[in-house]
Amino acid sequence: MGKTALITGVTGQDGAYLAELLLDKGYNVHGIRRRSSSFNTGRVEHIYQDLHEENRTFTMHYGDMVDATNLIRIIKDTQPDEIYNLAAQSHVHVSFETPEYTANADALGTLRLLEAIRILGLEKTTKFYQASTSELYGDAQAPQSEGTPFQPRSPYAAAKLYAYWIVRNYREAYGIFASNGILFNHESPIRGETFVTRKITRAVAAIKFGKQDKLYLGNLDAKRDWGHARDYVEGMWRILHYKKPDDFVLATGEAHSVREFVELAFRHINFEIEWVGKGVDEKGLDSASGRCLVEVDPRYFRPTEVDFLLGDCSKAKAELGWSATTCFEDLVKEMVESDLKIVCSGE
Ligand code: NDP
Ligand code: GDR
Repeated sequence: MGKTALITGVTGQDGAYLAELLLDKGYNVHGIRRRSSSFNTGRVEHIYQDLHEENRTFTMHYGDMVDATNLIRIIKDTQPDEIYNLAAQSHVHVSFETPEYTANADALGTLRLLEAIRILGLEKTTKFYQASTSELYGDAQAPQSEGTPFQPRSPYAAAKLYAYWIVRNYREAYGIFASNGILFNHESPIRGETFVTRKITRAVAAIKFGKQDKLYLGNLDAKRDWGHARDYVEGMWRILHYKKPDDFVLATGEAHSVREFVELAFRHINFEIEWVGKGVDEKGLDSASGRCLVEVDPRYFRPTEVDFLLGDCSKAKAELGWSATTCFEDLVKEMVESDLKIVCSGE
């Protein structure tokens, strides 16, 4: 009999990649999905198994990180060997609009899962992975590693900081195998449409097919360490299979600006971007025709910004044998090509 894993946030980008990885490894995978008035399981459609199927290895359960009773019941029913806590209100900008909800789902939601483990007496049998984030570092000096002091700069980061520490506390206090993966930005063709990378690649595809005029963005100077989600879910699994519970940074060790991402993405459809103007008046023009393709809209600026994230994942490399395999150029290319296909097929 394979192991049993429970993934919260299974309908998200990472949840979908992780579910696929664990199924390939022979796991019996359970995922928590939220009730929604519209379809929210598109990312796991390809691995969906009908409830009537015998020997089902993938099952979804309705649940929510703000409902402790339901989390306890799902864990009791599924008795997971491993819990991957990926569910979160994960959008940094939106967390300024919904700070209390973000704290409830991201911070207290993590506590609810850990308490469920205790209430059910699973401290010695269930391992716990927490989706911690490079946003914890905020303004901290780059490159950032496990020893870098945290300086959170958003309600999202502050909520994730609580989650990070409560995981460490439950590990020390109750002996739970509970680990934090401090993951730097990771993207893919199924990245949420409002994160900057996917927003750019979708716009590039829509502009190519004449369905969109231009792209409005916020801070073009922000730098991120962008990797591919496929690599990072493999890292999550390795973290839970390390000899002891511990905390690990996963990153590529290379940072690029939003501006560079834009330039590279447009280059795939043969537009060479030329930047003119400064600050809120900056524009990206097609150098051949002078057509304006990118404009800055201050609405996308954050009340407090994180300017520069660059990870040092030496520990993961040495202890887990993990490193990112997809380079920045290939990531941008894969995302643009996928969005071109989507726009072209009219999906
Ligand atoms: P997504 O936003 O794509 O997915 C988030 C998932 O959480 C979705 O399945 C969403 O459901 C679910 N969710 C949100 N709120 C609740 C709730 N109250 N109860 C139950 N489920 C909920 O995020 P990613 O896949 O990109 O990220 C996974 C995790 O890793 C998140 O915790 C994120 O904060 C963290 N992280 C992500 C990084 C990245 O670069 N991608 C980097 C570092 C950390 P629905 O589909 O219904 O919205
Ligand atoms: P981030 O990702 O905040 O790093 O959080 P996002 O893609 O939203 O922003 C990256 C940078 O791009 C700048 N930016 C814009 N961002 C968005 N969303 N929309 C814009 O129009 C825009 N213009 C410029 C932002 O200001 C920022 O500097 C992601 C999430 O997945 C988190 O859950 C995760 O924890 C971190 O990555 C690591």
